Amino acid sequence: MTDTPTRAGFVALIGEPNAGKSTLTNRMVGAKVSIVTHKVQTTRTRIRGVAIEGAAQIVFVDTPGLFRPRRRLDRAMVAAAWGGAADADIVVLLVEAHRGLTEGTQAIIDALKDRVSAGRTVVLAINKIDRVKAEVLLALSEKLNAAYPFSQTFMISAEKGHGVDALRGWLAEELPEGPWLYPEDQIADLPMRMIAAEMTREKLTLRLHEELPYQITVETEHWQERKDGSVRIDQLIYVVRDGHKGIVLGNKGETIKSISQAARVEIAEFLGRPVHLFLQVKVRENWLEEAERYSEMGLEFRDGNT
Ligand SMILES: Nc1nc2c(ncn2[C@@H]2O[C@H](COP(=O)(O)OP(=O)(O)OP(=O)(O)O)[C@@H](O)[C@H]2O)c(=O)[nH]1
Ligand SMILES: [Mg+2]
Repeated sequence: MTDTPTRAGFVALIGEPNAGKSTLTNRMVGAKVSIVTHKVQTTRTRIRGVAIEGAAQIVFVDTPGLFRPRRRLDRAMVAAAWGGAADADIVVLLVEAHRGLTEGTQAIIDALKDRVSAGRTVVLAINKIDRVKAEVLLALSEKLNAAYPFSQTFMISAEKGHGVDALRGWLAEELPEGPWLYPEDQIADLPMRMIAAEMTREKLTLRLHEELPYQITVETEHWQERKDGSVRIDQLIYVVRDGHKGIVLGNKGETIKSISQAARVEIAEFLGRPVHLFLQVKVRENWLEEAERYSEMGLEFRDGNT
């Protein structure tokens, strides 16, 4: 027994699309709980990943990137991100080192003052430091700290792991004393069927070009545990046009086959069991305007945010 009091709380990771929020979440948790691609707007909803640091349980809240929304889906994503920030004990703003203080980051800083109550701890994490020379970092840090009174600044590479332990250690110390919020072996709180759908969406996003990934959603329809210890998972891929269906299927079904294979391997690895994955592509012109699709994604569908 030690006398160290337990601590627990929520740390929201916010920033422009592609800043590395999901990469950092996964690194902190030590497992892939949130999907990552090189494309913007990958994450669509808040994803909680749990990390333990000494006597502290840090619940990282990965959020969709913040940008100027156009579509209903964009608006719901941005609302989910700000909601995550508003509810958190600590907010971490991620900024890409090689891009510096962009218009987008300035807009987030301006909005922070309204969206996050005064006195809340907001820290700056300059990410992707592996992409720049050390000399530029000090100047960038000064510029960003002149724009907002951050409680602390960290220089990190979420991908390579530089500076991540220091950030985690500092966050653990800052969280309020209190009992842990999740059982100690829990690393995420998305339902497994949603994590599995996300993994398939990651493979689709990596494989498809231009606007197509933004017009696709994936839902797990059936989840059947089999006696032999394996799982059968049936998922639906919604697209908006017949032409898109053809692209997703590919010549002789080759595209969907390789997507399915890649997703299956990852889901099986996560579950630690063999997986049989069945994908079906459905044309649904209006899915981006359907309330049910949003609740499946864990997003709020509001009338009026058309
Ligand atoms: N070089 C480098 N690349 C990184 C680093 N962290 C993340 N990336 C890459 O940046 C890209 C975006 O990473 P994500 O974690 O998906 O970014 P995100 O902020 O979650 O993006 P959205 O979900 O779209 O808002 C991926 O290609 C990552 O591999 C880093 O420290 N260094
Ligand atoms: Mg993300």
